[in-house]
Amino acid sequence: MSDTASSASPSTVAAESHRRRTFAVIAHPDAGKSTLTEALALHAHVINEAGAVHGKAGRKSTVSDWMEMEKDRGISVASSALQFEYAPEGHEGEPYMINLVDTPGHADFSEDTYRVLTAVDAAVMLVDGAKGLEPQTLKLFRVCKARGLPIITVINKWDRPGKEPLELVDEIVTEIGLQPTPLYWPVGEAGDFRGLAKLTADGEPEEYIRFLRTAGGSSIAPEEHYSPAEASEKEEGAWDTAAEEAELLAADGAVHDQELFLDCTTSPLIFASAMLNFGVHQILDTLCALAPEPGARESDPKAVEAAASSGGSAVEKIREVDEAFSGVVFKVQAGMDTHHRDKLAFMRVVSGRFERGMQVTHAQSGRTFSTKYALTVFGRDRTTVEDAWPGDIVGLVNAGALAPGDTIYAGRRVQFRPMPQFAPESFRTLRAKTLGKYKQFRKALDQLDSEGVVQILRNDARGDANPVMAAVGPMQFEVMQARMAGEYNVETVTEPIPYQVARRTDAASAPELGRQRGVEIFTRTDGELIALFGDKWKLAFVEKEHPELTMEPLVAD
Ligand SMILES: Nc1nc2c(ncn2[C@@H]2O[C@H](COP(=O)(O)OP(=O)(O)OP(=O)(O)O)[C@@H](O)[C@H]2O)c(=O)[nH]1
Ligand SMILES: [Mg+2]
Repeated sequence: MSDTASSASPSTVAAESHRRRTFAVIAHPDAGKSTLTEALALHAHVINEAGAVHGKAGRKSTVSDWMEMEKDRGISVASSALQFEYAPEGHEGEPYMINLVDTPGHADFSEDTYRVLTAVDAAVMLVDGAKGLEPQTLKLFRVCKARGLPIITVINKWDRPGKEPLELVDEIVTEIGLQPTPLYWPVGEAGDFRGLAKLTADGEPEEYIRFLRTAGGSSIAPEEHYSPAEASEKEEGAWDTAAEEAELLAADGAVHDQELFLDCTTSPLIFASAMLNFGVHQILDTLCALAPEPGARESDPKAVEAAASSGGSAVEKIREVDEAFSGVVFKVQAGMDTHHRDKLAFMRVVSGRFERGMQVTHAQSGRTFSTKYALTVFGRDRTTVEDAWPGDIVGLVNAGALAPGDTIYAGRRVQFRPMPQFAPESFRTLRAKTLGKYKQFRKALDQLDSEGVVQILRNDARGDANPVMAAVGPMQFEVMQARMAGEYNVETVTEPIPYQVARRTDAASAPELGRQRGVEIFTRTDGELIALFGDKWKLAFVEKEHPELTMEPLVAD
C-alpha cells in the first residue's frame, strides 16, 4: 500500500497497458451477447463449463432479487464485467489481459450500455445471422461511431438457418454505412456451419478451419486445419463457394485496413456460433491483434477552463497512460447479491497503476479518500484486487460520493468529460405502499437515484413522498420497484402520469412554463429544472406561443 502517486515506472505501466484489451459486447436483445461472453471466458479457461457466469440454465451461487428478473425472462438487465488472460497460439511473452463487459440489449436498459461504452476501447457487435440488422444494433452503432469506438462485427448463430452471408454484408453497408472486412468467411451456409476460411490480408482464403461439435456446445470445439486444396476436396461445393464469395469481396476492396477500422469506417468481420463455440477463439485472436490498447484520455475542456479562471491548481488537458493513476467511474451499483449490500463504483483505470489502499482525489468534490476495498468482479464473484493497470475495471466498495462519470486521480489534477445524461421518454409516479415505510423509502430512493437506475423528479406540489420517475423505457421502473422491495423491503405503488416529453428549462422560464396547461415543472436531483409536456404537439404549441422560453432537448447521447 502507498499513498504516493503511482509507484510503478512509466515503462512498467506502458508494458501492462500494451497487453490489455478492453471492450464491450453489444447488440440488439437476444443476439447472443451473454452466450458469447461465456464462450470467450470458456476459451480462456477461466470457467470450466458454459453457464457458470450468467447461467440462464441453473445459475450457481447467490443471486440478488432483482437479478431474478434476468433469470425469469432470460434477458440481461445490467452489464457485467469479466477479466481473463489469453494467449493466442504461438504468442510469445506475457499473455494478453482481456477486460470484457457484457451489456444488456433491451432498449430500456440502453443507458447502462451507453455508460459502458464510455469506458471501453472497442466494441464487439453481434448480428443474428437469421435476423440481420435490428433497431437496437443500429442505435448502438451510431453511439460507437460518435464516440470513435472501433467495432469488430460478429455474425452469430451461424449454426441456424439464416440469410446469405453476402446479403448480410450488403445490409451492414447500406443500413449503417460500415464496410465489413471479412477475416474469416463461413464454410457451409447458415444452418450448415462446417468451419471458417481464414483469409489473408488481401482477402485470399489461406486455410480451412473445420470445427467439430461437442455435446451441447458446453466445451471448446476442437478444430482441424486444412490447406485450401484439401478443403476443396473435403467440403467440395461448400469450400469453393466460400472461396468465391471471399474473393468477390476482396476484389471489391473489402479488406482490413487498421486506420479505417480505428476510424469506424470499416469493421473486421467474423462468423461464429457462440452456442457451439465455433469461431470464438478467432474472435479473441482478432481482438488481441487489432483492437486498440488503452490510450490517453482528454480532460473535460470546461473543467480545464474553470480551473484556469478560478486560479486554483491547473487541470491538465490530457492524461497519458503511463502517467500517475487516474480512473473514470462508469457505473454505480448496490445489492449485487444478497450477501453484499454495499455499493460498488465501477471504475476503469485510465492511467498509471492503481494500488489498493492508495489515496486518490475525487475530482468532482476535491476530496481525497483511501481505496481500501477494491475488487474485481467476475460475473457474480468478487475477489480483492491488489493492483490494476490501464484498461482494467475495478469495483470500489462504498467509495463515498462517486457517481457515474466522475474522475478519481493521484498526482496532477485531471477531470474527464462527464457522463452524458440520457433523454427519458417514460414517466411514472412512485410512492411507498404504506406510510410507515416512508423513511426506508427515502433511503432506497436516494441510493437508487445515485446509481441512476431512473431519474428522480420532484416538485413542491407533489411533495417528497410522491416523486416522479423518468426513464428511457418502462422496464427500468420494474427494476426500481423490484430493487426497492428486494433490497430495502419497501413495497411501492406507481401510477402513470400524462406526460411524454421532457425538456430542460431554467429559473427564468420555469414560472411561465408552469402556467401552461399540460406542462409541469420539476427539479431533478442534479439540480436541473425539467419541464414535462403532455406530448410533442403540446411542446410544439408552447414553443410557438412562447419562443422566448428555454426548452432544450435532453441529450440522449
Ligand atoms: N442456435 C444458437 N443459439 C444461440 C447462439 N448464441 C445464443 N443463442 C441463444 O439465443 C438466446 C439469447 O442468447 P443470450 O446470450 O441470452 O442473448 P443476449 O444478447 O445476451 O440477450 P440480452 O442480454 O437479453 O440482450 C439464448 O437462447 C441462446 O441460447 C448461437 O450461436 N446459436
Ligand atoms: Mg445478455
